[in-house]
Amino acid sequence: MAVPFTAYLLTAKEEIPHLDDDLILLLNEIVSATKEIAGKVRKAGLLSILGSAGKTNVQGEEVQKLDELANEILLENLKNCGKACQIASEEIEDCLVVSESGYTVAFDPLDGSSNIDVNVSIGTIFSIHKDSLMKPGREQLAAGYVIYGPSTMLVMSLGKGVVGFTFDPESGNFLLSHPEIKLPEKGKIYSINEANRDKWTSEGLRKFIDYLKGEKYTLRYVGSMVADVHRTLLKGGIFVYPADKKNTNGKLRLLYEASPMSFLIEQAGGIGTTGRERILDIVPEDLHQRVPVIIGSKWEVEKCLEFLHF
Ligand code: P6P
Repeated sequence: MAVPFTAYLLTAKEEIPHLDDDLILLLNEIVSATKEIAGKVRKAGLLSILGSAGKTNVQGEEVQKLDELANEILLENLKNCGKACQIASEEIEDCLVVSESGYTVAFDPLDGSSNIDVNVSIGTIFSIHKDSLMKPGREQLAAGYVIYGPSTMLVMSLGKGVVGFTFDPESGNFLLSHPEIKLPEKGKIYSINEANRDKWTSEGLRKFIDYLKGEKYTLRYVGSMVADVHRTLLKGGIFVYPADKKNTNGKLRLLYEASPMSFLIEQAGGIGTTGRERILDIVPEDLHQRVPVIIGSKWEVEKCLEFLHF
């Protein structure tokens, strides 16, 4: 039988020095929360938890009932396990300070929630640091996401490559299904919301996208970062959410979207940049700060940078 998540962590301890029992407990709590979230997501239409919760979050975005539920489930698990000293959520304005030291967790409880009502893949993203979450992404001790798609998959890095687990409904476990995820050096897919083309602040970006079209690339854009990054991780290519006239620093948040996803992409052999600097080098200044995101295969990201700096 494929290796269950907890058994994988216990064997990984031998080659990952920072993977101690507290971090294992914390990761298990996060994964346990995502199993509960998956259960709600898959029955959403039957539980009258679709639709809007009738409020907007700190981002000014309409909160879906499932967003709120996912947020509550993660908060409950993290508070109860007692291993998180700071907790930050896309849905909460301030950081929850639980204790002076320990692990910090920043998460987007349900990313892509505008897709919930139309049954399109969504996901939970998490990022773990030690003692303070306002550190460069390069210092993450763990980062990952769970994608609620045709199958429920956990993709994670502890700083030594990227592994994938597929949820097995019969055993109720995440089982190791992708022991070593490596990003193809070059792909054939680009992923960007071209409806915003005229608003992009970079003319070089328009030229880059036109270049890819000339190279017969395919466009795939789900509108859920977890789904678009997951496809990029497995198939290669490039995902871009750039700065535009409306979102002058881009739309995606550093702490619980750009940073964990860049960590995974770079651990798998790709690059994550804002167009000016590596995302993993940014020292966070604000809990919900946004950054432009250009992540994917080395070849495409480096080609994009050529067009941006031309
Ligand atoms: P747009 C979902 O709302 C999200 O935060 C990300 O998951 C996704 O990549 C992006 O916004 C989509 O934004 O403007 O293309 O709809």
